[in-house]
Amino acid sequence: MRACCCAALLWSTATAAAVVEVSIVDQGNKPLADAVIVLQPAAASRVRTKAQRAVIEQIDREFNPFVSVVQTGTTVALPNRDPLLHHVFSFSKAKTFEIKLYRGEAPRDVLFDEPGVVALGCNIHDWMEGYVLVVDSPYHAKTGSQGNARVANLPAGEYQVWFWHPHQRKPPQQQTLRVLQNDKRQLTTRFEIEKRTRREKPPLQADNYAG
Ligand SMILES: [Cu+2]
Repeated sequence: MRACCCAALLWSTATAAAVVEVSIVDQGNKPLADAVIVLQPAAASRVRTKAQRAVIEQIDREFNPFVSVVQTGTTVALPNRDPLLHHVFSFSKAKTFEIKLYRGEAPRDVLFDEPGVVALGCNIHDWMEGYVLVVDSPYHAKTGSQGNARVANLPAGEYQVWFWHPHQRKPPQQQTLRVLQNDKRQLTTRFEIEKRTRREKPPLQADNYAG
């Protein structure tokens, strides 16, 4: 079944710095969570910021958050909050790693030093999936349950704007936006992505706690 997603992009700048507010819905016109907007500065190859650290927990046999968007150079902690073992791995080109069976804090953080999509999985629980979108820009945001996201404090300049969702089937549409000092424009745009159904988590069984 073909699915699509539409976004209304509201572009406004009250002062020299701009703000982008985005609303994303799915093919049923329902708000779409876990979609990402990235504004890539056209001028700089990479925007350097100080080292950052993010956390992706394993809770109730799921990755939480389901989607993380981080800037290149971010380290991520992967604590297991469940009373059972997880075995977290990625085969993704942007980051390949494996942390074998553990509970509690992971034995090490993982450095995400290349841009791209990193798909997380668990060797024990096939349905577990999580994603890290690694980007070369500090200007990014992820939609919440209402399908809204906001990027603030954008300096004037030119940006490549693109969107991403882990279940899309088409590459994100991009557009170029130029922001001037004291720019008060409003821009609305629409786009389509495709969405697939997530794998279902089976009921918790007593033997899930084995090991
Ligand atoms: Cu697991």
